[in-house]
Amino acid sequence: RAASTRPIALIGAPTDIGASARGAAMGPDALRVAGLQTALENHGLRVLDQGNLSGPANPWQTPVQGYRHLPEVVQWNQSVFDAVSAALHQGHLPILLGGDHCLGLGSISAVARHCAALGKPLRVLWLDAHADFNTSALTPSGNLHGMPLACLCGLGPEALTQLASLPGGAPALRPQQIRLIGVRSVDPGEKRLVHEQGLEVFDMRYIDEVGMRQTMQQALAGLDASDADFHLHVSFDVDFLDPEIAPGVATTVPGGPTYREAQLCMEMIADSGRLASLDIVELNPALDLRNRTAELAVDLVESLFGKSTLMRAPSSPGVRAAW
Ligand code: 6HN
Ligand code: MN
Ligand code: MN
Ligand code: MN
Repeated sequence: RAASTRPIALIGAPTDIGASARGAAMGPDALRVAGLQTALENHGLRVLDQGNLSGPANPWQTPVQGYRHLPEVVQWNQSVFDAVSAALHQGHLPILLGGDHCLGLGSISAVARHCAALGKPLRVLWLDAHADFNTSALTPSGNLHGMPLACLCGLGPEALTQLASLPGGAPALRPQQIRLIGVRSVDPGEKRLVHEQGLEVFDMRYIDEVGMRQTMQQALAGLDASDADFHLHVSFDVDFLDPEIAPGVATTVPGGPTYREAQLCMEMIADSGRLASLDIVELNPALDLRNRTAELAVDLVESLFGKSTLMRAPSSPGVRAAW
């Protein structure tokens, strides 16, 4: 199935307000320099670069009651929420260019609200080395980029859990809508909470054992139900990738997906035909080598939007060369 033909809206959110290190604020421009817009246009997609949002500077302070920079994180996420909401309202496919992963909160809150209004079922794929499911009581760092998924499920400060302002104060997401993929670094209390909440986790051990193909088949299962027009959101934390191929992130964890595994992951998402919104977060150009990680992210996003090197139908036996 072809990728969405909706125009794509690029929304830059240049901040590292929720991160453990400075530098992710340069992410949006590094992705632009790596040619994100042209790469997508070369696939026949229409791309509108809406430029960068603005927000408070990073005061680089220590945590207060378990949260670092909470007021600033709220402000940035409110801007992201508004921009992503507006893009969805105009029928565009928003790509949030982070910025750190705390911004997934604003982005996915907007998506959840949009889906609730249309009665559309929503599924979120969270591609990440981490679970991002900490709370102020559990966090080892106070960094809000380690908490967005818990906040989306209603566990967190009200200013963040109520961003979507859904009827009855419902959280943006139910754990059953989430698939965590690539996980290999989870804090002890966080691990308990992920289990308690019943999230479906495809950790690296699982990917090692069954392979990326079966992992993605399971993560995408049910999306093709003919009676439901699913909205698929992908939240792509660049630290999902193995640091050998993606050094430009602050929170590298060894043992991530290889280039081929990551390509297959993206291609299978593209094949689902359901991708309707995307975050690209945690890219840190200050730690990158000659923009290599940004270029890799662009390459993978091309696959996510349907670029394929396939010479046959997926999973069918190989072709005999036709030339
Ligand atoms: N990320 N679990 C650690 C923490 O500080 O809560 C790391 C979180 C990393 C978050 O990469 O988006
Ligand atoms: Mn993350
Ligand atoms: Mn991460
Ligand atoms: Mn590609």
